[in-house]
Parts: sequence; C-alpha cells; structure tokens
Amino acid sequence: MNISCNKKKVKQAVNIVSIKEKIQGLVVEWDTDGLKDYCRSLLKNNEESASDLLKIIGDVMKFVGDQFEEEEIFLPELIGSAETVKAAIDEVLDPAIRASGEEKETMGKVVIGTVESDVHSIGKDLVGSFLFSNGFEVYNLGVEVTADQFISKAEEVGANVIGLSSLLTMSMDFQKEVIEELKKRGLRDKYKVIVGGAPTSEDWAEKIGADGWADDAIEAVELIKRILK
Ligand code: B1M
Repeated sequence: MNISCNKKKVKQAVNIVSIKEKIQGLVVEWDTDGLKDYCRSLLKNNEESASDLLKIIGDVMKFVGDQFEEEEIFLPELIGSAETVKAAIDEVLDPAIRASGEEKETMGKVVIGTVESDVHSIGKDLVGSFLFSNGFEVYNLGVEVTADQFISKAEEVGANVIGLSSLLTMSMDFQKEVIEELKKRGLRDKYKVIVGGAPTSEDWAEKIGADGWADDAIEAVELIKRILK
C-alpha cells in the first residue's frame, strides 16, 4: 500500500471520530435542530452516508445508555437524548435512505415493531432503516404492537418476515405470544419470524420457536437475507 493511500485512510478515520464526537455532543445537549442540521449538511456534502450516520447514532445511544446505567445521567436526560435521536432518524436519515433506495427491486417484505407493553423504539427503527437501505420493503408498526396487529399487517401486505423487537425482560413473552397466535391461526409456516433486542438471545429465539435472532441491525439484515434464500 502506498503512502498517499495510507494518508487517505488515516484522514477518513479522523473524520469519523470527529463526526461521532460532534453528534454525541448534540445528542447529550438534546440539540434536536442542531443534530438534524448537522446530518443534513453531512449528507448534502457527501461527507457521510445515511447508513453510516445511523451506525454512528446507534453507537452514541449505546454510550448514552451506558451512562444511564452507571448513573452518570438520569431518566429525563435519557429521554431528551432519545427524543433528539428519534427526530433526526424520522425527519432526516430515514427519508434520505428512502430517497436513495427508490429504484431498488424489493428483497422481500418485512413487518417490524416493538412488542406489546414496550415503548423502546430506537433499536427497532435502526433495524427497519438498515433493512430499507438494503432493499427490503419495510412496514414499521411502531411500539406496543399487539400480536393481532403484527399478523393483520403481515396478511394485508403479504409479508415474508415478521420482526419482533423487545427491550424489556417483561415484554419478551409477547414475542412468544405472536408465534403462538400465528400457530393458532394456522399461519406459522407462512412467515419467517425473527426476534431481537437487548434481553433476547439465540437460545431464547430457539426456545420460542422463532426462525432466527440478530444481535444488531447489521446482523438482522444478514439473517433475513439468509433465511429468505
Ligand atoms: Co428503557 N430500559 N425503560 N427507556 N432504556 C432499558 C432497555 C434498560 C436496560 C435500562 C436499565 O434499566 N438498565 C431497562 C430494561 C431492563 C430489562 O427489562 N431488562 C429499561 C427500563 C427498565 C425502562 C423503563 C421500565 C423505565 C421506567 O419507566 N422505570 C421504561 C419502559 C417503559 C415501557 O417500555 N413500557 C423505559 C423507558 C425508556 C425511555 C422512554 C426513557 C427510552 C426509550 C425511548 C425510545 O426508544 N424512543 C429508554 C431508553 C433509551 C433505554 C436505554 C438506555 C437505551 C435503549 C436504546 O435505545 N439503545 C436502555 C439501556 C441500554 O440499552 N443500555 C433501556 C440503543 C439502541 C441502538 O440499541 O435498542 O439495544 P437497542 O437495539 C439494538 C439491538 O438490541 C438490536 O439491534 C439494535 C441496533 O443495533 N435490536 C434488534 C433491537 N431490536 C431488534 C429487532 C431485531 C433484531 C435486532 O429483529 C426484529
């Protein structure tokens, strides 16, 4: 590898670090307009892609989550950061990904949501955006989604996959409930069901009879590509 190529790689790495620092600052300050404007300017100047910005924002939220767990910050601060991130994803990054993916042939239809009783949306939204940017048609049903809502939407749009997110130990059983409800309605074999979210695991997915489990958004895309092959 020549020197100029190495220099370019170092410059790229430095850029990513400074972009992440800037984004982290805006998120912890709850500067929603600042974050949206900064993301817009990075996209406009082709300095970063929407998918890479989503990855950076995911890392920043993990940092904020760790601070909360270590009691460095408290619930109101956590909510402020989460709302700031959500606005940037909903209003800037998701539309940018959708605009760039318009011409893509669909890889499959995925109905995704956070299960009943659980309001955590950020991880599930990242998974939805990554799927979309990889050519899937995504129906994001939001949070506190019931088994009936998942199944009705899947039936309505002719989905291939139902994706169930859960961030609470107490809401994990609702993932199982969706699978049981599919069985009751004689629809289990019609859909691939994948599960994810921090308290879930490969063992859990196997235990409840899901078709797969993914640790993060990138793995979720790979998993769905694999099981639909
Ligand atoms: Co909540 N919360 N929260 N929270 N919150 C957690 C999850 C918790 C671990 C914090 C803690 O106490 N240590 C804890 C759960 C403990 C447990 O049950 N195991 C917790 C709790 C207890 C609660 C409340 C009960 C607090 C209260 O009110 N006393 C309450 C729940 C209310 C309810 O749901 N009914 C609550 C509320 C909230 C806020 C509203 C303040 C906010 C959510 C805002 C929002 O989402 N719009 C919030 C947040 C932000 C968190 C933490 C700090 C961060 C979650 C997050 O966004 N992470 C979280 C602690 C933590 O994770 N460190 C915590 C970033 C995101 C990118 O990662 O969501 O893990 P994650 O998603 C990843 C993977 O998990 C995976 O890919 C994603 C991207 O890489 N993934 C999938 C997720 N879904 C997937 C689906 C897939 C595949 C992969 O396929 C379908």
